[in-house]
Amino acid sequence: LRNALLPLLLILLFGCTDRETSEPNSNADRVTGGFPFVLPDTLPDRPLSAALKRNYTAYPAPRPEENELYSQFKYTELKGFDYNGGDGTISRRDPSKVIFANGKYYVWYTHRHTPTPPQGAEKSTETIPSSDWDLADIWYATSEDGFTWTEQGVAVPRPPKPQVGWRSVTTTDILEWAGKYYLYYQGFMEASGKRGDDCPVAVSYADSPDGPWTAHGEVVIPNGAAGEWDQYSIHDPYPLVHDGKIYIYYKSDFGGEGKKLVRMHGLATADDPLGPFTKHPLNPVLNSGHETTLFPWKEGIAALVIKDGNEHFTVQYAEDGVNFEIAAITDLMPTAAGPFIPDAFTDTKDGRGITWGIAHLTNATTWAHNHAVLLRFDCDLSQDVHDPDMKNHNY
Ligand code: AAL
Repeated sequence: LRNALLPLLLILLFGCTDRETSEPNSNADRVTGGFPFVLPDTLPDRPLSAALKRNYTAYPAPRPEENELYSQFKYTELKGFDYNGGDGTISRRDPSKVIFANGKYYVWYTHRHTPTPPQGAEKSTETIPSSDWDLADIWYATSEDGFTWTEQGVAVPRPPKPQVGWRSVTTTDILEWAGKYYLYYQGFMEASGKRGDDCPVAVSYADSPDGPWTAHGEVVIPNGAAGEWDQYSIHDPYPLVHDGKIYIYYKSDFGGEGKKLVRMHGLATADDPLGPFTKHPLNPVLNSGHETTLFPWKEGIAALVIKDGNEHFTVQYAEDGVNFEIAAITDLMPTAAGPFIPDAFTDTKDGRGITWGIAHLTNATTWAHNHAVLLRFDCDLSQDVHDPDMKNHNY
């Protein structure tokens, strides 16, 4: 009797039996968290292959064009930047995110103007650059439409030796916090290629995006301790405001003498823009990607994961900004993208997404590259537009 009563009691209490919840198509077979997945009733009532099950459980929508975090990307040449005929003596790369202030758009970037193109570490001198980002300063430009830009000149020059960044200041990104502006950047103390790339993050601040910028003069995100994944470099600092704090995502790479780089992203948070920054205990939080490009999305954070790693060319989402899941797979993603993110610093709980920004392209001469150019990308990773295949973006 006891054997017969127990299942009956379970049905009364939970409305189902074990057998029912383990049906092959049940939602109990969801493989991941983060999205509100439901297997459709139209799926056949028989076991599903791993690929089919994944299509309904691992992505926000079963068709990419219905997935708000899927987009193609289109590109447009920018007007207003001179490259000396492309002879490699002028380079612009690694743009910040774009902000709108004083009635115009602003972007900051690595600017190199040297007597020769990069010559590699061996031949580099006080004036000859080793790599495209050696002997660079941080410049900025403004625009009314995002296509034609007016270069405004230097924002953060490299300081005199031996201050942080004396060899090169590069790869900057902008934060607006309590009415002030902060530029975070890589501070090189040696030429790139001579382990100068093992650099930490420095910061300068200003009351206006037009400056003048004051260098804080101290490292704000230091390299990890010996043996840590980020011991050799803290690159591509990328600030957002989330959960009342400053979230800076960054790239490091398990690098080191003779090691193959495996690039991943970490997170450091702070209550004050000048620190102290606390590195997240679960770092690295993204297992792939190269330069950092993230934006507030709904309650959490979305990331463009470009170029390197098993999960390259994906868009990922983490409701907590830490535990990222693949939301979409795409291609031709913008390199080193700096999107225009209207709600980057508003601590939104409903991030609206992005539709355009500035990225860079490098040419294929040597590892050091001749020079890079800035260009505009357009996409639909937005809650407010629905044009993921970019049919209406015929620029
Ligand atoms: C990039 C970035 C960082 C690296 C170098 C310049 O695109 O990841 O900035 O240090 O390459």
